[in-house]
Amino acid sequence: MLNPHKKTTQKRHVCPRNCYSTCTMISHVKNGKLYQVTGDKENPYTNGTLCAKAYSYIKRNYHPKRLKYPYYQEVKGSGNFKRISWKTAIELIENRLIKIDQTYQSFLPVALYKYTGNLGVKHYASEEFFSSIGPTTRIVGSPCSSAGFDATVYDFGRSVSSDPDQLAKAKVIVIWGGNPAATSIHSIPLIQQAQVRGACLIVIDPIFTQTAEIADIYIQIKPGSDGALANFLTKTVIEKGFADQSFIDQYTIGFKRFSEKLDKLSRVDVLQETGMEDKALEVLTEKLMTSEPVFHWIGLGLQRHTNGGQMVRTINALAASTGMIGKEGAGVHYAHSDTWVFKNQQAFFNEHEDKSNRVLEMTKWIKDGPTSLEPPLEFMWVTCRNPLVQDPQPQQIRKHFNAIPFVVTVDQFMTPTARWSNLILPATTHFEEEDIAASYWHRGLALNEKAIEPYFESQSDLRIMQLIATKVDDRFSHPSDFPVHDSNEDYLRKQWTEAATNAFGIPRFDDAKGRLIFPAVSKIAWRNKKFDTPSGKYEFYSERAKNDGYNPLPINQATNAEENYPLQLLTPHDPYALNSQFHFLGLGKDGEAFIAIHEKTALDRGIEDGDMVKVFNDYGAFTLKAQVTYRVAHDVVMIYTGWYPNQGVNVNELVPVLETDMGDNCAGAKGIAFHDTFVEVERKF
Ligand SMILES: Nc1nc2c(c(=O)[nH]1)N[C@H]1C(S)=C(S)[C@@H](COP(=O)(O)OP(=O)(O)OC[C@H]3O[C@@H](n4cnc5c(=O)[nH]c(N)nc54)[C@H](O)[C@@H]3O)O[C@H]1N2
Ligand SMILES: Nc1nc2c(c(=O)[nH]1)N[C@H]1C(S)=C(S)[C@@H](COP(=O)(O)OP(=O)(O)OC[C@H]3O[C@@H](n4cnc5c(=O)[nH]c(N)nc54)[C@H](O)[C@@H]3O)O[C@H]1N2
Ligand code: SF4
Ligand SMILES: [Mo]
Repeated sequence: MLNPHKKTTQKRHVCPRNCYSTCTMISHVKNGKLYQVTGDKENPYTNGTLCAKAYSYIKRNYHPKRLKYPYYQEVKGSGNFKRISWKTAIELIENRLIKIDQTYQSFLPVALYKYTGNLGVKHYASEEFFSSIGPTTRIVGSPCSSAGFDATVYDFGRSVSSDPDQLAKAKVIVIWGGNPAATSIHSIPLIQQAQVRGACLIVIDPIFTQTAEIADIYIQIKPGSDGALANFLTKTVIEKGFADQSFIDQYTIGFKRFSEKLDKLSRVDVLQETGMEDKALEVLTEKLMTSEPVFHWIGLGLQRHTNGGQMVRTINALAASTGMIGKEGAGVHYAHSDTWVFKNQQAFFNEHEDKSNRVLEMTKWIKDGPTSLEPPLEFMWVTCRNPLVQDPQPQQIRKHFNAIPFVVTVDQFMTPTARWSNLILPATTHFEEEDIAASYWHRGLALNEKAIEPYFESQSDLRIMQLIATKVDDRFSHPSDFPVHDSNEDYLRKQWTEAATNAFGIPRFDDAKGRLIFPAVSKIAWRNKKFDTPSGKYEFYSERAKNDGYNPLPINQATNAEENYPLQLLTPHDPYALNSQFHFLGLGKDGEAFIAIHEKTALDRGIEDGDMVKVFNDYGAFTLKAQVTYRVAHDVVMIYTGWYPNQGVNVNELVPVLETDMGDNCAGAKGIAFHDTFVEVERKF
């Protein structure tokens, strides 16, 4: 029972999920318990609103399945968990690390496997700790965005985007393989403002998504064929005299070589490649030639193909050919890295740059595992990552975990990854720890205040690293300089850099306390037309791309998927989940896993809406419910990515380990071409 005499308190928070919005929110606490979470009305981007996931944060925070204590199991996957004390947990880690140091005089047998479960600055303490003890092994590469980032860097020199409010000023918005109505919900009011002012929203996606529902024009395109479309549109625009010759002459290089290559593109071929109707192509071309400014939004989903980076380059080239760069309401928008400016984030950026580390490329690690490594992998630290759900071929990864004597997972829930570890450590949430988080979409920054005590025995990722460092540091052959005694605040204060001051306009961490830091002036990317490429111009022709083994020109390139099954499986992001998080709360109306199948495809296979079907390929098989729909084309099926506890559905079991074309420059390894997956579906009797 809440004590009515006790005062309620309110604290400020920022959502640390890997999500465009990076919303700020207010927690309401009574008797030390969180009882309400509300949006932050001061935030000009989110305007006091949150997503369904955030409104369920209380349920998630106190969920009976949330991890309360450290657990140990001798045999991974056995389920014979023993609750242990933190003291014992740290001793187990300590003994392992010291033994590795003594046996190998090196920490290369220790691997870090981390991603973006929590993007808060304090969470980079994991990278910082492992960097501080000397060279270690790192699983590198981004399953998320790296091909698109590399592509953008070839063309523009850096990945920069205008602030999202520029959306509202566009006359045409083209969304290529992005689904903001699900994944970036606070962009939708801005898109609608533009529509109210007469703008046309064009959504290009193989799936009739929640964003397509609000589009003025929806183009259902064959996956992986946007490059063909973008190149053809560019060719047509040039032929009809709508290229921006002044922009091209002053601010770009390589246009002539590029445009010459477009000459041989034929309308018939493009229609066939993209699966588009002739009329759709005509309408699209007309729109791009008659209205401006045009705001191109490239979704992160688009580039998860074996030709993903090159597709991004072709779309960039369309925008540059029409001069839609550096103008109000225009541009190409992907994501920016302007706010990744904190000190300990350098440990993350340097992990693949630091040649003394042993770098395991993500795809290579999943294919080959640790078996041929010398010195062998003895210890793996998994944090903010759920590879047994979110990485392809979890079947393989389970085997690799088995080959490593000691795997530790830090998480808030007993995920499939935690279940396959030896030691499981409970982590705090953003209501239970101070932190900083900033966005890769807008340029706001906010601090997380601590509103409640940690749930049972959970600890923050920083505190866990400190507990270990305190115990082992001076017993290693080379003691580290990890800040073991810093309070949360001191630690965060030290992460503030000059670059942070430049990015956020405040000199110190403390100046962000109790308020939201949001830029007063809307940024228009490349307004000065000075690009960060070697030539200082927008590069249609990129010598760097050439040196890296790619076509120097942004010319369409086909995917190289293994098309050995008839249906292409897309596994995009769930509106009611965040990667592998939140599914078990059943927030969506579907509440469980389903596969979307076109009516004709279903009919051919005797499948009716709601039937249980088996989906399979050479890699795996599982059973789930069919949703018969027109949202997908007849040769495409869709299952949302994520963790569906107790349903036996793990989409990534079907996903081969295929590399995206680009990604190594920014992430140290190529990305994962999740969407180049092919399957068959049959009715279960
Ligand atoms: N098939 C398919 N697979 C995909 C994708 C796809 O589109 N299709 N998308 C890819 C993309 S874009 C991404 S970004 C990756 C995401 O892959 P991951 O980063 O692995 O996914 P998340 O589920 O966001 O987070 C991982 C774990 O972090 C935990 N966590 C949350 N907060 C904390 C914390 O404070 N501390 C610790 N230690 N743990 C915490 C969560 O409970 C969760 O289990 O997945 C990729 N996988
Ligand atoms: N609700 C929610 N929000 C999220 C996330 C989440 O899981 N749930 N995840 C967060 C993360 S980590 C990320 S990376 C972003 C992802 O944000 P988005 O990129 O918006 O989302 P995705 O679902 O990855 O992919 C978007 C669309 O790309 C389409 N697509 C796939 N291949 C092609 C293609 O070849 N051409 C075209 N034109 N379209 C294609 C898919 O059908 C899908 O509809 O969202 C973030 N926000
Ligand atoms: S998940 Fe995204 S939309 Fe939801 S609260 Fe977090 S940042 Fe905002
Ligand atoms: Mo992502």
